Amino acid sequence: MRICHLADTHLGAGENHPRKTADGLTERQHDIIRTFIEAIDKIIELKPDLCIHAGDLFHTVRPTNRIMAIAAEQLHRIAEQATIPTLIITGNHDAPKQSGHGPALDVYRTIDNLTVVSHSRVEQIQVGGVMVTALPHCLTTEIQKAELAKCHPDTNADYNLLVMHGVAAGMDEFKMVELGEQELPLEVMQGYDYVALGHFHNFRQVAERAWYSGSTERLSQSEQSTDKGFVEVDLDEFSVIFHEVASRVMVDVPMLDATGLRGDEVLTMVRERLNEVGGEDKIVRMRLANVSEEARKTMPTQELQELRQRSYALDVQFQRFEKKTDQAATLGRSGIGRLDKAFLDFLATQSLEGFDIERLQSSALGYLTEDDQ
Ligand SMILES: [Mn+2]
Repeated sequence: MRICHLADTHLGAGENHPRKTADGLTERQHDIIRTFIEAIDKIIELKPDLCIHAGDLFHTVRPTNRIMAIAAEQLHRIAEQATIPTLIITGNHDAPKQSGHGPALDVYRTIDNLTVVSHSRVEQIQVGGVMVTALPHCLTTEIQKAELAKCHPDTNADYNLLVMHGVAAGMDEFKMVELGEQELPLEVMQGYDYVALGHFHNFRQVAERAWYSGSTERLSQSEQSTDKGFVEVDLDEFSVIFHEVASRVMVDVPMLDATGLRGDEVLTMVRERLNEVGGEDKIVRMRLANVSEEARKTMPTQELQELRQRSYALDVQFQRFEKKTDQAATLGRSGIGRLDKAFLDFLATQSLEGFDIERLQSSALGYLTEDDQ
């Protein structure tokens, strides 16, 4: 009995990438679509008894028609044409925030051999010879808590599988559960032959029989050094094999020091580093500390713009001071001005009884000073 497990394909993400293609999608959106299709191709080749998608097929609640059509074609290929029983749940990105909207995934319920679990309710379904307990992203944490309590393996089944989307309790990467995320207690995962998790974008084991497959494309700088793909699990002799797909290379240049440099010298530094890492086909993040007001004012912006256009995706961040770990140093970061400070001031005016104020503050600063997760 073999299953394939993928998750977090985030179709539709990358729409802000500057390069548009003839069909109106950006090159970055095509990256994300390409790796998803590569994963589907490979799974079809492996022909498992069951394929699981553990949530966030789409990047947004309302994907565009074009993105929905692309997803339809691939789900149809794997489930109906290749006759691989496939099950998919909603994640926090593609589950509706209001029940009236309904999940986009529901459109695919008519595809043969495809099971969609999407309505804030846990379902236990026999699929491909395996008893699958599937918990989609829930509308509220209260609902999720009640549904988690209903997750139990079926003792009569040959194999039990659990599928969930959220933050596995105790993971270092998620020191705090953020808005829209749901925490998954490890106790719930006990007694299953395999737990297929979605949400964390890197391939990772979190309990004896529980794994995140990771996303099929690198979606934030915290994923730059990890391989992307999907997981093949043999339930009989129990083995977990990671299959890689060819995702876009991401480079995070170590923090550069611009102390004493003029604007044109800062630009030269950016150009040289970009040439070194080969920016024309990679996603590059470059942060420069100690960029003076003077350097900022005299920066040849036209040339910087040209560098951006020549690169595949270049994110240059100029910081007035070297970033320190204390909160004060994160205030005044360029680009967002003093939005972080303004938010802290705003928080101070609110009555926040029952909230963990410190956690709220550090969480907000996290959002305002780091990139998207
Ligand atoms: Mn997610």
